[in-house]
Amino acid sequence: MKEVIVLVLFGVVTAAVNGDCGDGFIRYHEFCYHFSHDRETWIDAKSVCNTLLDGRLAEITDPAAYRFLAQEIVKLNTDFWIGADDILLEGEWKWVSSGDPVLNASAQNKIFLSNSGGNENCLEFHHSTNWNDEACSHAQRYICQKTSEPAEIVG
Ligand SMILES: [Ca+2]
Ligand SMILES: [Ca+2]
Repeated sequence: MKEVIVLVLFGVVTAAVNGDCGDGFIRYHEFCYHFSHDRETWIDAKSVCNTLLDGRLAEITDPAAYRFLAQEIVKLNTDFWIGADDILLEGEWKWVSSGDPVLNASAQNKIFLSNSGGNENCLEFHHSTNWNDEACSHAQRYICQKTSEPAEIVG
């Protein structure tokens, strides 16, 4: 009588592939973007991007990246927090991590900074694809960004 021994080996499943963005992110060139489903205040959104997703609120300075994200925004048809504010000094809009001034990312990109009610200090990517200042306490969806893992580490 023959005995058949079947060995089932459970290997370690490696979720992360070099150059991949991971679950829930879409890739554009060297950046990975996550469009949240949950709604948070701007501060909480920033915190989620930093701690849970190991990234930051999206900082958009490249015209091609702007156009890519704008296409997604049009599909999703809602507003998203991005990573700029004028909390420290009214009218002085800066990207959070770089400290660079917020400029039009592309020729199509209009920025509306009304400071309505004297209380709009956080930047949103409006569903019109323009950018708009909004009250930071408003809870809405947000875009996180991180740099994709390099496919090969050189050096
Ligand atoms: Ca303001
Ligand atoms: Ca506004």
